[in-house]
Amino acid sequence: MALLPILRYPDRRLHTKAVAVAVVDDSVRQLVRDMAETMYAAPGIGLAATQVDVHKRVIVIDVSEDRSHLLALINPQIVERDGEQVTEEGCLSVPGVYDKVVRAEHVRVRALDPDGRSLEFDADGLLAVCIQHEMDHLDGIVFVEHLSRLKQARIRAKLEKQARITA
Ligand code: K1U
Ligand code: ZN
Repeated sequence: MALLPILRYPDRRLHTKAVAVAVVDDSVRQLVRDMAETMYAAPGIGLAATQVDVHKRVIVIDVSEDRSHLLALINPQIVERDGEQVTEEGCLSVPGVYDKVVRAEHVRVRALDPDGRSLEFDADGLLAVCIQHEMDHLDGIVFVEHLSRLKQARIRAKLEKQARITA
């Protein structure tokens, strides 16, 4: 297994739209294992392949308290959504920034699992938020893009300054 470097906002590669996985093979299963290790080590509750500069439609999530319920979704699709919730979000690609985002309260998700089997399930609360956040990454959208232009400019300036200091 390997810990993968996580891209940091405002890296333009975070705006790449990921392509669907054609075949769920051993290379995809290895990517899932590496992403899970990277997410747990960060630590985070989710990670999209985009964040580790792999532009395939793969996400991993674990919102359980004991970090024992890994969910790996390949080619995830939201087939139903309803309601609204406002949750404070963070992002491993935007360290130190947290802000409220409006998302659907409930989503029904269709995806493949790492064995290539079809899954369909309902998600609410934090799991629903995390799925929507990670699926945004696959479409090249970072959560700060749901905030005002002014907030985005401030966040960009803050992270560019941090990057200069640590370079
Ligand atoms: O996509 C990512 O960068 C991961 C992100 C997921 C997320 C968090 C909050 C709302 C929506 C999506 C994170 O995991 S940020 C870190 C975090 O929230 C956390 C870390 C450790 C324990 C609990 C939460
Ligand atoms: Zn994120």
